[in-house]
Amino acid sequence: MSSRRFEGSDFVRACRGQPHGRVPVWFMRQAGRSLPEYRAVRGDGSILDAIADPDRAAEITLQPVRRYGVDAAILFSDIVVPVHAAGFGMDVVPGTGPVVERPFEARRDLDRLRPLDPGTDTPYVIETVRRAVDVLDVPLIGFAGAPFTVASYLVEGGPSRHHERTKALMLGDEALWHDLMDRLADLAIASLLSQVEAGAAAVQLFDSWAGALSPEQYRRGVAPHSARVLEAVGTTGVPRIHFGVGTGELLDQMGGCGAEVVGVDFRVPIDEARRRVGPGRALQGNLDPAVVLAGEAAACEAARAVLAANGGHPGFVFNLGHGVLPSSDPDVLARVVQLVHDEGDVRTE
Ligand code: 1CP
Repeated sequence: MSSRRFEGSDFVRACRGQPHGRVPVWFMRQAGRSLPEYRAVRGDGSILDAIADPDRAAEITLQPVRRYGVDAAILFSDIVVPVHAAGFGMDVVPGTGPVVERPFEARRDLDRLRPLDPGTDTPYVIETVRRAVDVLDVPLIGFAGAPFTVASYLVEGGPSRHHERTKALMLGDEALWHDLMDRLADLAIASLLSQVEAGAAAVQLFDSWAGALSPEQYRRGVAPHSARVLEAVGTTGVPRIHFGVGTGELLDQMGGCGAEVVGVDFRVPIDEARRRVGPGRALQGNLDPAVVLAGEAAACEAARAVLAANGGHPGFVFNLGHGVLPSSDPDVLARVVQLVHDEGDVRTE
């Protein structure tokens, strides 16, 4: 199976905490807005059109691997693709992000979230994965949005700062909330399984906005659903990464959701995150993406601090603490990759 082709890579071995050569590095949102070659092929209009075109989407997936020499590619897609393909009525507006015409309000809206059949609903995602994997010499990471983060877009109707309607639904109508989360977990599972089947060598579950929740809210309303997604994908045997932003107080619970790797944002140093997550899990992170804007010297100093906080632990994948910011200088990111490869050390004992 092609998803097994990269079992011996530094990236997959680091995800499993196994000995390997050098510290692997990739960047969340590495494909995209900061790259001139991306802007050249992206085209106008909704990003959903570019995603639905495997020629363009596969090319965009490869661009950061060529440019930076990162140790993994991430599929060019978006976390709202499955709900869009299932017909919920959603677009991604340039400069804004995902926008929903009729937000999720009541039980009747569950009917607008039918199950996903990836072969007929998102054949372009499968085709993009195949084409990219065919030519890549590093593992491809497939991904999905975690149920909570996708729910936030459906309920709020678009990007949100405080996710207040979403939390009101979660806390005010628990039965409906769990039914919504069940549907979204099924969509994520179907999408992730189709990506692994097509050749993705690892998956990442993005729960970007989970940091809006208290530990108790996360435990009751979210963790069981994310755990179900991760468990279902576990049957494929590929490493699973579970990431959120502002999740310092949730890291112990995230470590218990089943993923091999827990993504850490820039607010919690890696050594402290390791204490919170507990043993037997690898970590991914956590250079502040804003430090890249401060220039090469500042970015290198901060990258060295991340490596020092990891202390050579073999269960570590270097990344940013959140996505690449659009105004980032690609040369600074390339320098960070080189530094991690040259100076990162991996303990063997
Ligand atoms: O060209 C464009 O329209 C620019 C913006 C853009 C891009 C490049 C959007 C709209 N989506 C994407 C692609 C994308 N989205 C990738 C592809 C791989 C890569 O860029 O390397 C990935 C992994 C995502 C995942 C995604 N989309 C997340 C999770 C990661 C994160 O950054 O937290 C989220 C929250 C989204 C929603 C989304 N899509 C687009 C935007 C601008 C947003 C965020 C809006 C918000 O602030 O709520």
